[in-house]
Amino acid sequence: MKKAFITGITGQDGAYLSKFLLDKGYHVIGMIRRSASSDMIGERLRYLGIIGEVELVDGDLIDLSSLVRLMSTYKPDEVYNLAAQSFVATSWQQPLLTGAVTGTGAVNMLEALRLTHPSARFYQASSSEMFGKAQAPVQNESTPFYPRSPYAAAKLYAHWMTVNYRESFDLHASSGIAFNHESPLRGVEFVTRHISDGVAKIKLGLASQLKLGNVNATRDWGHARDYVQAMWQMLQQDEPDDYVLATGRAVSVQGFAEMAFAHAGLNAADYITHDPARLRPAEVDALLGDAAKAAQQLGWRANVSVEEMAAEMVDADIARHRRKAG
Ligand code: NAP
Ligand code: G4F
Repeated sequence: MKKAFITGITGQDGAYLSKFLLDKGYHVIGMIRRSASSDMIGERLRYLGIIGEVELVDGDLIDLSSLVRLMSTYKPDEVYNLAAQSFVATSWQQPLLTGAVTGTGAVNMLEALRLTHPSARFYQASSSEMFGKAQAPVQNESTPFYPRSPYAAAKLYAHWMTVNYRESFDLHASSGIAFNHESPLRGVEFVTRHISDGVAKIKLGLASQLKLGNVNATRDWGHARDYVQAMWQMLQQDEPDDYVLATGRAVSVQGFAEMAFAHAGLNAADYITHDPARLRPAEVDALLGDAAKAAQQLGWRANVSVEEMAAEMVDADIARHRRKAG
C-alpha cells in the first residue's frame, strides 16, 4: 500500500486530495497542528465522510523538528505540501507569519525530506497569485512573476526553493501553479464562498444584503476536486516539473455573484452593496491561465464549469443553513 503524507489536510484541498488518494488505495497520513479546539478539527474530512479513514499526526510547518520526526517515522512515498496561511487579505495583517508558514514552512518540508527521506516525491502548492500584476494577458509556465502581496511573495520563495531543491539535490519535487479553485469546502473568507453563503442566507431570509469589495477583479475559477487529481498526476511522472493548472476562462467577481444569485432565483443587483473595507492595499486585477502543458504532459483538464460550481456551492450552503436551523 502506497503512503501519502499531506500537510494542510484540514483545508479544502487536503480534504479532496485525501478522498482522491483513499479511493486509489493509499494510506493517507495528514499532519495537523495543535489546537485548543481539537474537537472542531477535521470538519471538511467529516463532510466527505473520511475522517476515520485517514491517520492524523501532530506537527507544524514552522517546526522543522516535527517534520524531520514525521518523515523519518513514516517514510511516505509521496508528500503533498498544501499547508499555508492561504488568505491573501490576511497576509498584509500578518506578513511575518505568512512568510514563516507559506514561505519558510515549505523549505522546512524540503529540508526534512533532504535530510531524512530524499527518495519521496514532493508536491508544492504554488499559486497563480505569483503572477500578480500579470505581465501577459494569459499566464503559463514561462510568464514572469510579479507578486502583489506578502502571500504571493512567500509563495514565490517556496516555489523557487522547490525548483532549487530539484536542481541542487535531485529531489523529485514538482509544483502546481494553481489558479483559484473552489468548492463547498472553500473557507468562507474567500470571495466565492462568501458569495454562495451570502446568497443562501438571503434566500432563506437570514440576511438582506451581500457586502463585496472589488467586484471588477477577474479570476480563472475551477473546482478543487479537479485540481487535486493533477497534483497526484504530477507525482506519477518519471521527471518532476512545474505545471500551470487552470480552466482557461476568466469571470469577474460580479459575474460569479450574478451566477450564484441567478441559481437561487434572485437578482444580484437587488442585494450587492459596496464595502470599501474589503478593498486590498494592492490588487491582482486579472488572472487567466493556460494549462496546455498539463493537458499535453499529464492528460489533465478541468472538467467542472464555473456555472456548475457556483450552483453546487449555493445548494450546499442552503442545505447547510437549513440543517443549522434544525
Ligand atoms: P486552506 O483551505 O486555507 O488550507 C490551509 C491548510 O494549511 C489548513 O489545513 C491549515 O490548518 C494548514 N496550516 C496553516 N498553517 C499551518 C502550519 N503552521 N502548520 C501546519 N499546517 C498549517 O487552503 P486550500 O484552499 O486548501 O489550499 C491548499 C494550498 O494550495 C495552500 O497552500 C494554498 O496557498 C494553495 N493554493 C490554493 C489555491 C486555491 O484557489 N484554493 C490556489 C493556489 C494555491 P488549520 O485547519 O489548522 O488552519
Ligand atoms: O477569493 P479571494 O480572497 O482569492 P484570491 O485573493 O484570488 O486568492 C486565492 O486564490 C489564489 C490563487 O490565485 C490562492 F493562491 C490563494 O491562496 C487564494 O486561494 O479574492 C478573489 C478576488 C480578489 O480580487 C478580491 O479583491 O475577489 C476580490 N473580492 C471582492 N470582494 C473579495 C471580496 N475577496 C474576498 N475574499 N471578499 C470579498 O468580499
